[in-house]
Amino acid sequence: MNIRQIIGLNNELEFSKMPNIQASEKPTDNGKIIGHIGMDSHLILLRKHFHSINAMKLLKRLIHITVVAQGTMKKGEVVLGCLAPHPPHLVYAENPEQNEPFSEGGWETLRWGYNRLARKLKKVDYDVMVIFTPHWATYIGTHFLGLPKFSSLSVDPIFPNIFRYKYDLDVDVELAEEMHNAASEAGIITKMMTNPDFRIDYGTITSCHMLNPEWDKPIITISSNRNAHYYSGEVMNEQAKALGEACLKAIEKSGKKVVLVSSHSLSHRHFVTESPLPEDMSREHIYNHSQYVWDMKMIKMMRDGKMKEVIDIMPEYTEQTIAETEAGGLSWMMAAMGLPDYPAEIYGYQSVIGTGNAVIAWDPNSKTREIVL
Ligand code: 2X7
Ligand code: FE2
Repeated sequence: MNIRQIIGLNNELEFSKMPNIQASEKPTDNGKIIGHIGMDSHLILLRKHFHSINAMKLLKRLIHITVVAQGTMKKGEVVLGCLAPHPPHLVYAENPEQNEPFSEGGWETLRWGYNRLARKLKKVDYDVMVIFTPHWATYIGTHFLGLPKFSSLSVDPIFPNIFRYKYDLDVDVELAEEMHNAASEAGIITKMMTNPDFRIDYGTITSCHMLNPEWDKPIITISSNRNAHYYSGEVMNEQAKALGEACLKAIEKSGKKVVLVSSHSLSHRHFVTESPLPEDMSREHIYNHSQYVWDMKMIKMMRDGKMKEVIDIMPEYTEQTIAETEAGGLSWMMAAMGLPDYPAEIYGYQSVIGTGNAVIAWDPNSKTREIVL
């Protein structure tokens, strides 16, 4: 028995014609298509006897069980992990049409590295990008974007002169809910963000724009809970590990191919005044030498495939350089990727207002993994 037989569809054409559009009104259970997205609408349209929403849920569950039992649904997987720094300066320097301010460029080493990684991503087969951001700080629990669309103007509170970006993005709510549920089952306090007026943080937007300027894939943003502030770097590491493992469970169950994005700088001491022209590269350099040495040590371990060591040393590194790893992004991503022991792809390192920033990727597929720099 296959899925089509279970739901009574024997004809290939009939199956492929099933609509998959977002409904504009709330669904009712009287058998008409006036609500629902996805499978619910298909079945109400094609089989009038499936009138009750509860029956639909039961049926979907049954199909899922059958598919899993038959082994026909492939386990979901992480197809790439990216360390994607988010200084808004990078978007400013790219001059995309979504951003109001105009620049004469700047920070090419990082941007060209990002451009190269974006070209690699075009060749990667994936369904959704999942971003962990330090600039959506939630003091109680971990939150997930929970509506299919968010659209507004994002203005950087510190750099409104360089970042005023109009966004219109799609969210994979189904996977976000699965991650939320898996994290909750693991004992993590969680919440779905369902306020339609919620403003997406510039960290999410910058990393996503630089990795996929076409915005042609749905995203999920995960907030950062402030464990390093409340407790310590060690507690942060533990919590981020639990969250990463829960997210991986949800990804595997979903059958989807996922790109993970840890959105942050490395060392994070920065200048407190800005040059008259932000993109004046004669003013740009690392804040101090010790930050540079720490960043290079971490990058060398990544290049050598020593991610367990990187995560072990994370609390000390974070404290010594006030690194943006304090939010837990890299620890989360590495836990979800099973602490890679293969070499990371290094795309570039450069300072932005004195902070250390690296564009780096982890490709689990040894056939497509490259030595980039
Ligand atoms: O959020 C940031 C950052 N992480 C680094 C540098 C400059 C601005 O914003
Ligand atoms: Fe930041």
